Amino acid sequence: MVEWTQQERSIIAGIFANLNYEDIGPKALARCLIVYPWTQRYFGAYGDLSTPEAIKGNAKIAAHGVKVLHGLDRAVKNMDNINEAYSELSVLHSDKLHVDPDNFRMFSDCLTVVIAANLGDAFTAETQCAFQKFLAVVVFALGRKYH
Ligand code: HNI
Repeated sequence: MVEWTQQERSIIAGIFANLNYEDIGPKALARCLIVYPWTQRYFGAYGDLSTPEAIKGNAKIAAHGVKVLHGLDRAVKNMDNINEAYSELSVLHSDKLHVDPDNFRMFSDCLTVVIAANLGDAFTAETQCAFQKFLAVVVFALGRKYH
């Protein structure tokens, strides 16, 4: 069981309450596909991913980035039971999508960079600390049903 301090809870709630999903989601996923190109293999049906510009301008990638970011809402709403909240999504990514679970960490890194750039000075070390912990718990939960 993960323990959260009140400060951590309020930092996480604050980040998501002020998040522009339509801006941050596409940027985070596009960055992941550019920085870690092997992650592109799961999006073969999404059209042109041949250059960074193509990835950033790809509407399907953008839409999926929004969807993935909204996928984090279930963790925000279930801070005390994140494993259970991701049980189904873990099975989906493992059994059906065959996404290597290492990639969850790659995406988390890119999301952290995009949020840090967006928040600027407000992304303090305390904020990063809580956010990294949150993402680590999500990544663990998403990887739980792999076998
Ligand atoms: Ni992921 C589908 C959430 C990381 C590849 N993913 C989803 C869906 C959600 C989701 C929600 C939609 C499920 C549905 O349709 O029922 N993905 C998340 C979350 C993370 C994550 C919360 C990490 C924080 N997914 C990743 C990563 C990859 C990934 C890192 C690959 C590199 N996901 C996929 C693919 C699909 C997907 C592929 C299916 C897309 C499609 O077009 O159907």
